[in-house]
This record gives sequence, structure tokens and C-alpha cells, in this order.
Amino acid sequence: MAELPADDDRRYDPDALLTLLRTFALVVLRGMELTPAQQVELTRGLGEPQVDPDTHNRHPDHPELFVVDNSGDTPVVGNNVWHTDGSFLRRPIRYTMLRAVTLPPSGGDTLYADSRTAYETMPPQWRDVLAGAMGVHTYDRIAAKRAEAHNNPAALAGSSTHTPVRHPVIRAHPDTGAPVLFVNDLCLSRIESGAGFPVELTGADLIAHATQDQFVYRHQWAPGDVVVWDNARALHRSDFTAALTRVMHRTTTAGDIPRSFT
Ligand SMILES: O=C(O)CCC(=O)C(=O)O
Repeated sequence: MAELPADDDRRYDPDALLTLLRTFALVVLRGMELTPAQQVELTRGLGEPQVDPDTHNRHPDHPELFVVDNSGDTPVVGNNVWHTDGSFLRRPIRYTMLRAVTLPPSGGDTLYADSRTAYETMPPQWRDVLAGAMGVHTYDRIAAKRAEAHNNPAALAGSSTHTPVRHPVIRAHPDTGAPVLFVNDLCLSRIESGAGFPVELTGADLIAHATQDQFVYRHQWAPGDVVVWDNARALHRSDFTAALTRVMHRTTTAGDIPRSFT
């Protein structure tokens, strides 16, 4: 994790952020002043801004900006389990920028786990078994959760728009080529073996390994905070109860087709 304090001019410089993101899984920017339009523009400096398939939580003036709000008629669902953004896409989301808009008096943290550390610390026999293994990622569970929480059966249609995709379980990081674990507790429906080994490990086994306390950074949000993370390098989840009012503005960029490490 890298942190840029409120007097650091690099906070508004996308090239400086990209440089930090080559080394760190996430960058915390303190004391940011960003309008929704400025957030979209800063995101554009990191990559092509994406529009989330969930129409209910789009910002009215900026479709690229997703309003992460747990209150009202369209609470955001699914963020409280370990995931990487958009792994159900053929080209999963690369960077996510999350800005604190309304924070509860306490709580409402976001947790991050480093997917490269997850690979480096896994038992060697797991690496052998996972070489060439493919994860099947689907949109089904997100669609079902959204349909139920938003009382909108039409949301189920998202499952046919987003057909299952296969991504390497161990992917080569797009910048460094280093091996990283690429799993998602929301979207990974099964693991198909590669290299002739049967894979008896489940996504839950891999996530339990990756998210051990010593590998997790807990971000306690302060007003003016923005966090930018690399979904090819970090898993994340929110940690709050629905009783808290909390609003965040989220933007994302397009990513590459994940390449296998082997
Ligand atoms: O609200 C949070 O703390 C996490 C948000 C999240 O999981 C996401 O935007 O994908």
C-alpha cells in the first residue's frame, strides 16, 4: 500500500499514480477534492472508464460513475465478499477508484489482500496443481442478488448478456509478468484443471489462504479519501453493516484479457 498525503501534488497526476501502481496493489490518496466529472477524468488518465451493467446505481449525469450506496431502494449488493471487479468479463476491470462521499461515524471499512503475496506464500504443491488451471467466472450470483435486493427480476437477464468466461487461476500480472492469484468469491463457479493434475482445491480454499489476517490491509475511511487499486493485484471486500449510511463514488477502467502465468 502506498499513501499520498494531502499536500502531495502527485495525487492528481494519473501518470504518477500508474507508476505507484506498478509497485503497490493500492494507493491511498488523502484530502482529495473531486467532483464527479473530475473523478471520471482522473480515471480516464488510468485507462478507458467503464460503465457498470447495473443501471440502478449509475450517477444521473455520469454513467461511468457508480454510486455505491447501501441505503434506499437499490442497495449495492455483493461487495461484502472477497472479489476482484468484473472478473465475469472477458476483459476484467483493471483499476478501481473509490471515493468517500458520505461516511458513517465509525465502521464502513474496505479490506484488501495482495494477490501476488497469495501466490508467493502458497504451498509449492498448490502452485504445481494450479499451473494451467482455469477458473470459470459467471455473472449469475451477482444477477440473482441484484434481482432480489432491487426487487427487479429483469436484473436476471444480465446472466444471458454475460455468458461464463474462463480465466487462468494463476495469471501473469499485465505489467510485471509476476504470478498472481486470480479468484473471486462472487463469480468463480468452478476450477478446471490444467497440466494433467486434478484440482481438488476450491475457490474458497484459495481465498481463505489469500485473505489471512497478515496479508490484509484494512482501510478505515476518512473524509477526502480516495483509494485506487489494481484488480490484477488485489482482492477486496467491504466490511460494514447495512444499518450504516455510507455512500461512495466508484469508477473503473477496462483491463486486458488475463494471460496464464505458465
Ligand atoms: O464499498 C466498499 O468498501 C467496497 C466497494 C467494492 O467492493 C467495489 O466497488 O467493488
